[in-house]
Amino acid sequence: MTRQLVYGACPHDCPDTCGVVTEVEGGRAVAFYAAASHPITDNWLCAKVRPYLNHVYHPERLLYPLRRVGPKGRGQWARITWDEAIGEIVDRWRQIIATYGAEAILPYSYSGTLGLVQMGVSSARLWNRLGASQLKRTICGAAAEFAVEMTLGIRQSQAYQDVRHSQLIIIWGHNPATTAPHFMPHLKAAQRNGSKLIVIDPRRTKTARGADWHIAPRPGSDGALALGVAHLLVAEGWQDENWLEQYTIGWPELRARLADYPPERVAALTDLPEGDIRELARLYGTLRPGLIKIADGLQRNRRGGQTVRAICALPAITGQYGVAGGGLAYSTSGSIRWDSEAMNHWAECPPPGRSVNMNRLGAALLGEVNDPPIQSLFVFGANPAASNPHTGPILQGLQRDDLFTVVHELFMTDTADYADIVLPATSQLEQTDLHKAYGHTYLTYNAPAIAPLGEGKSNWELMRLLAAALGFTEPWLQQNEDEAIAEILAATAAHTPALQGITLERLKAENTIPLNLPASIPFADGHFPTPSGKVELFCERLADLGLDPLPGFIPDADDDPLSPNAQPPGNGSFIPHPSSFILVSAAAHHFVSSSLANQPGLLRHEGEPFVEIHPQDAAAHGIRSGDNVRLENERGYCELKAVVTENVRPGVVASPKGRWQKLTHGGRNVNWLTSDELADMAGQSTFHSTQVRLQLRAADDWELRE
Ligand SMILES: Nc1nc2c(c(=O)[nH]1)N[C@H]1C(S)=C(S)[C@@H](COP(=O)(O)OP(=O)(O)OC[C@H]3O[C@@H](n4cnc5c(=O)[nH]c(N)nc54)[C@H](O)[C@@H]3O)O[C@H]1N2
Ligand SMILES: Nc1nc2c(c(=O)[nH]1)N[C@H]1C(S)=C(S)[C@@H](COP(=O)(O)OP(=O)(O)OC[C@H]3O[C@@H](n4cnc5c(=O)[nH]c(N)nc54)[C@H](O)[C@@H]3O)O[C@H]1N2
Ligand code: SF4
Ligand SMILES: [Mo]
Repeated sequence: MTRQLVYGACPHDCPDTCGVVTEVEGGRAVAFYAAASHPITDNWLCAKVRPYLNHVYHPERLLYPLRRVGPKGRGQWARITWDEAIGEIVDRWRQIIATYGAEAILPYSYSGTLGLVQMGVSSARLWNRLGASQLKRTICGAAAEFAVEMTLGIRQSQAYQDVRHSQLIIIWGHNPATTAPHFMPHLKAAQRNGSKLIVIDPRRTKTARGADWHIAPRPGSDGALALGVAHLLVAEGWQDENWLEQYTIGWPELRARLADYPPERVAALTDLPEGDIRELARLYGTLRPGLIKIADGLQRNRRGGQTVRAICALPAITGQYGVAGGGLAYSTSGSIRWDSEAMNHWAECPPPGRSVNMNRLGAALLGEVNDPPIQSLFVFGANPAASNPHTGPILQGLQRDDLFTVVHELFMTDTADYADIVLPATSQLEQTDLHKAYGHTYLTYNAPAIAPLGEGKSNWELMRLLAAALGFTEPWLQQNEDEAIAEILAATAAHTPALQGITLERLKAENTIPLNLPASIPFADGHFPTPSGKVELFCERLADLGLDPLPGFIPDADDDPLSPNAQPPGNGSFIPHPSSFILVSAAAHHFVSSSLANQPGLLRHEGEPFVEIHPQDAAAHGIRSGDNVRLENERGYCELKAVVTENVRPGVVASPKGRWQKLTHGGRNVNWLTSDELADMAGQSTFHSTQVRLQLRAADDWELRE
């Protein structure tokens, strides 16, 4: 039999967006590997996606539409036809719209795939036309995106390989060894060439273990650390007054404020030795160029926006924006912006429905959002019952008898368990899409390699069926994937030089194409696309929103007002309660959020759900490695295996995100504990502003279930 090679893109929420190849024989995918032609992928895939065919051909793939026949959440289903499923959905929606209006329908999607069509277009067009509620997409990096745009005007980042120009590299609240694997060879090469690498993270991550220096501040205190560094830069005269004068606004105001952040105070706020803060400032002030690389874990706390604003100020203070090997690297996602009208077709839709913040899903379902109340939830490409903060109210909401829930999925996830209708989705090997990346600037086309398994349908095919059944006749609701891609490419190219000459035909032929970006590094021309054209250290637009126009740090009583530990800190220092810990639940090495976390091979690598505890804290609680511990707070509890290790700082416990509730011992993952409060900017999630208490469980308690 002949083998056919089909080129595609890894669809997962990962900045690397790799090029992949599927070998197909007799309609079946028989091999899957990295595309040698993709410059970032460089011929290797990460450990989690290498065994992708096990995911695609997982025996538990959903293959047919299902209707719930028992009580919600009990797992009793009957197979139905697609016609029956679509008919039932549309009937229910018509009733809901007649009584409550279309805003009573909430489409909920996020990061199952990052494709232009299967996520972008599929989350927009039908729902806009229907007048459904809009989803405020703030679970991941909203505060950083907003803070960077307010300060610098655009999200742009140097290429991974440009790190070779850096004398100093500060990886700040980011763990690329796990979350951006293809950055690592460049980072290692820079280190071999003599660059100094500092990692700032409350955990000694895989990335931190390879650093020259690991600094472990108290979570959520990085804004104070950045302002403390800025204070010392000025005290030592390491600032670049000429650059500040020419390219920033608000330096005199910020400079005045820096007086509030002397190293003694910053040491108390961050729980770091004063000498370390001085040494960090000295290295950043003197080793140039120095690159600061941030990602999103850093800002998933109450001060996320201000944290990023304070960090953004450092390259300005040292005049390092626009310098090869200097500046700030966050995300390349601003390098092109898809044409909004081609994506959304707003001109032909009713005015946008009200916006529901995804971080408040549980509260929203339980009545925080009313007028109209949410009567139908349509989930695709997301698993909120496992991945969203504060699981309790989400599951309570999903059990509402009057809520009509549809889940479109590849697997019977924790969320799908609570659906009224479950619809089978295709995997990336079974669908067409186009991918841009947030870690680099290549576009990659994904051609379908195999036919859908069972009766699976792609997101966009489902949207087209629903649109037709709802009686919408607009042609942009019936385009096939390629037509949608071509329309958006053409509309975007009309105002985006980076896209000129990039057509669907070329993408199909070449698979991966670089955007036409100037060879220079971001901001090399000294222009920042803010209203003032400068770096906005002082930002009028923030003031207009009632926010602090300058970077700052507000110490609050505690990182969690619900905690028994909440007490006014006086000088702003943190007084740890002897049994209260900050829970950090960062990315798991072998999963992507909860995606892939049902793969037996990957579950074996990741091991049992665990929590890392510093030896000092473990000793104080009589906890040893292997013990069963219960983490609890006002929101709930979760049971995990203790791993006693110096890989977390004292006062912090760490347990990776991504576990499926039903694949844990007690049926609960860490999101039973996490905060669903919103951060200081952009409605950002605050997963890491979570306080927990620890309790040792007797070995035989493991089986005790409430
Ligand atoms: N293997 C794998 N890769 C992934 C993902 C995954 O789940 N698994 N998720 C993907 C997604 S959705 C995203 S958004 C990206 C995220 O990419 P990253 O931001 O790199 O990932 P995180 O692990 O969320 O956070 C990075 C680090 O921030 C640290 N951190 C948490 N709070 C603080 C703090 O207050 N200060 C400091 N200095 N550090 C802090 C955590 O300990 C963690 O090591 O990764 C993507 N890639
Ligand atoms: N505790 C804690 N929790 C976190 C975080 C944290 O730092 N700590 N980080 C948060 C972050 S950064 C993010 S981005 C969110 C991610 O949260 P989500 O966006 O909910 O991502 P996943 O949990 O991976 O769920 C994606 C689902 O989409 C399905 N899927 C994949 N492809 C397709 C497709 O083509 N069609 C359809 N219909 N379905 C598909 C997958 O099977 C999977 O079940 O998690 C957040 N959760
Ligand atoms: S998850 Fe990231 S590193 Fe792994 S294959 Fe996909 S894009 Fe590449
Ligand atoms: Mo994310």
